[in-house]
Amino acid sequence: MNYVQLGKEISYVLRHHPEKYNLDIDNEGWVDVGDLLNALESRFGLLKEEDIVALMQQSEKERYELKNHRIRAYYGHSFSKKIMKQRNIPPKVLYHGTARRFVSSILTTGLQPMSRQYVHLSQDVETAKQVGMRHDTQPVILMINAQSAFQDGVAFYLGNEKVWLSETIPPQYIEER
Ligand code: HQG
Repeated sequence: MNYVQLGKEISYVLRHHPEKYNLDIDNEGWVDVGDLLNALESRFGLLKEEDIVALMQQSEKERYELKNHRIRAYYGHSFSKKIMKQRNIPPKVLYHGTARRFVSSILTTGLQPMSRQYVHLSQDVETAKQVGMRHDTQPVILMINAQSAFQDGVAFYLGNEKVWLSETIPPQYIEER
């Protein structure tokens, strides 16, 4: 089983294009696992729920939640119907790894969701560095004063144990590390 390709397609479907396979996705991003496996069969052959479990165990990141034969992506969504996430009190500080070329714009207009539904923030510096490396070989780590932003009304949401989600973070809460 090519778990890398399978994972990419599952992320593509659950985060960006559930309509590609006519999948019903609810307000919290849940999809019936059986429906998903049927949809993927033409490309990946017969799949069982255990294949998804194995995929999740092999992954270096916690990307999906599997419960009661339903599955959803923890984060990353881009389709227009915004997924309802659970609001939560953030830690005092969160981090965001980004490219050098984006920094001046971020410090002027704030951290924006860009093509996704939410801004993605990291629980720790190492995670932020890995996220930033996707955009730049020498990423910049931004420190987010999450506590102040939260107190001033910016909403934060749970992603997985390392990823937090938020609405736009205005520049006054962001500094270069
Ligand atoms: C930047 C991966 C200019 C932002 C990762 C980022 C993450 C601005 C880029 C998850 C800006 C968007 C998400 C502004 C933000 N001006 N640039 N005002 N505001 N940006 O990929 O956070 O492996 O959509 O800094 O690990 O990099 O797929 O977001 O560089 O958790 O599971 O716009 O995706 O997870 O890039 O990554 P992205 P991200 P997976």
